[in-house]
Amino acid sequence: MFRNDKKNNNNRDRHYVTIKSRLSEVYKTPVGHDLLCKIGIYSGKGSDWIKNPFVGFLRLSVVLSVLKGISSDFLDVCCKLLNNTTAAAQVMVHGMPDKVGEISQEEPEEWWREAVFYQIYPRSFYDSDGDGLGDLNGIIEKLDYIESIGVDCIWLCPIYDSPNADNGYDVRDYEMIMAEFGNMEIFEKLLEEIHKRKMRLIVDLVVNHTSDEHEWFRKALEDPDGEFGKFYFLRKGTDEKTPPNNWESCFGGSAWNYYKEQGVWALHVFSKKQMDLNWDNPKLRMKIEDMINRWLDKGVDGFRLDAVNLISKEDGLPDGNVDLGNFIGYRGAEKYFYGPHLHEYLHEVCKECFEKYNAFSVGETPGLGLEMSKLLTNPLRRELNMVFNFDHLESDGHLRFDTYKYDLNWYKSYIKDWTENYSGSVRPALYFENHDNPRMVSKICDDEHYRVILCKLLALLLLTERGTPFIYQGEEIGMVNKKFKGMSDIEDVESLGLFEKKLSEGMKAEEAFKHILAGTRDHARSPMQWTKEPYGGFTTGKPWFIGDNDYEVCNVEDSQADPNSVLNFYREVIKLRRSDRDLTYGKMVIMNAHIPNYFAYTRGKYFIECNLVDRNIIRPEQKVERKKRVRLERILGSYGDMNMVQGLLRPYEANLYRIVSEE
Ligand code: ISL
Repeated sequence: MFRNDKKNNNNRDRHYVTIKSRLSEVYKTPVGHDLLCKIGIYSGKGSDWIKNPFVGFLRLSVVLSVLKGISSDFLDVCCKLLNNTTAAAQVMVHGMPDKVGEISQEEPEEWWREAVFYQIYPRSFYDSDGDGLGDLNGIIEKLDYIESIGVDCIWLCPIYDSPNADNGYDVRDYEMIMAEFGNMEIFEKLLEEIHKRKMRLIVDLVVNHTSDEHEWFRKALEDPDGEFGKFYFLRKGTDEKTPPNNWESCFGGSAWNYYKEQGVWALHVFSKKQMDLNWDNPKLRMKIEDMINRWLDKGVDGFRLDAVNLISKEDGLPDGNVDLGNFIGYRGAEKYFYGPHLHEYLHEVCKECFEKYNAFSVGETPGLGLEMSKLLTNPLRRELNMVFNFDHLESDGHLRFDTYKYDLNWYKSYIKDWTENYSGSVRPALYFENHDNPRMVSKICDDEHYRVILCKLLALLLLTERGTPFIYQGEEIGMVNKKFKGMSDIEDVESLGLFEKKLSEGMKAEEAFKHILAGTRDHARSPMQWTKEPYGGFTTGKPWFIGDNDYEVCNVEDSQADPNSVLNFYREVIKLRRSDRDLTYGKMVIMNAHIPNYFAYTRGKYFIECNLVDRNIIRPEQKVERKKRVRLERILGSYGDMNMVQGLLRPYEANLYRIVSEE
């Protein structure tokens, strides 16, 4: 009835949604599909709730009448969003109005489909000069280590000159290296050394906003009506107490900052030192494109585009819907998270920059779902190569700052959706961790006893599912969340803002800290653990940020020496992946999907099976095992030993087998 109905799919882009539309019709528009799935996820009903025919038959107006506390303009806002974004997507289908998202050809062979990526958060990677901050020379010193993992491409978080209000995601100068990290000469050496080792480098591109200390913004304030004033969203507002609209920053507080001297307000969706750029201005776009091309001239191989789905804001910057704001935690997002010109601007950057250099692009797209991802990455549309989807990061009904146990069955259903509904179109950017999230292993199970086994299970999934894997520094040795004791241990601007917000809402400090502890980005930003030495051998000085003493039990040096370490498991699986294309391009077929706590699939001649919980489960016999001339040969698994327990899978046991024919 829904996604698999070709006729309906082809008509998806022609739908006009009104308050009288049935939910099944809403579901047929790309944005409607993704929003309804998200509502299902956040309300704990799962992403499939809408497939229930009774639910699908309901009209939006009926939903309105049963949802208490939702104002009538909420659904109007949703309808408008659906219709605008559907129309915007359609505009950019370069002469192919009926092919909004579908592509059915085999995946072409391209390096980034085969690559394993490794993400570095430079500030916390390795300090070569004892000032307590990681730096570019530190990365150069560790390149042999990175190469030894078997990865193909490094993604470097921002290394540009920055006042560090958000650790480099507030760029002061796109063409200078942050002095604490090194200089352009060292960057060029780093690039050369990476290329020498036959690896590639992509850099973070933060172009939704700049620092308020960027020259453009300073000039904008000097002359708000001049050329640079039009690079940002500067508005007079009614007075100095009333911002131009009701949008809130996702880091807390109003999304507007008032500049008394100039009598103007400036928009910042993130912190008040990260000023949103006005992409509607072609001069600004040209400046950005020129800057991108200069990095490409230098030889970088591509970009991770930070928060890139936020670059197009709705004309007139209208107020955000209050109910929706309460639902997602801050107001206004619906006016820019999938804005009217997003596709158009991305297509322009692709044409003017990426395509000219055959450069790779992966967009970070918070809030978008799979249908929207499909539109952004369809090669026929020429926008982005891949996007980072967020839907798997928290299991059903939970948010990052909730204290709860992540259920891997949720992850299984997410991958099942990709596999069954999107394998002909979107190539997933697979990841469990990055610098914005706590460590995945800690979210699932904090029992030290299962740490190594569970990390290996996650590694096996990451490296054998269909998609391009991204490993985050420290994940490959099994780093876990930090034992922060109080707010004085916390560094991150987002956590600090949220803590204040919770206090202002009347929450007790102790309770608010619990909240922060569950979701703070600092868990992933603590220094990389290299050795048993003080501060994990990250620095000879005092680190910019102290995590805890976990390096005594988990560090690179010991992991290298231990054949059963998480690190050596990563190496082993990557080696296998590199040696056999089945693990890159092979079809992924999920088996026995109906059995809870059990996740199994084939990739070409390989069979992978996992126990998703911390207790034994019955191992279902596979069909191939009943055939006479075929057997499963176990190659590697999360339990170092090969002593499988007959008929059972031990807690978090994950195995990879070769399907061997004996004819
Ligand atoms: O962590 C989040 C806020 O709760 C995410 O929504 C995050 O802000 C969003 O994914 C955008 O992240 C990127 O841009 C931010 C920066 O702080 C993040 O580190 C970066 O990954 C602003 O540049």
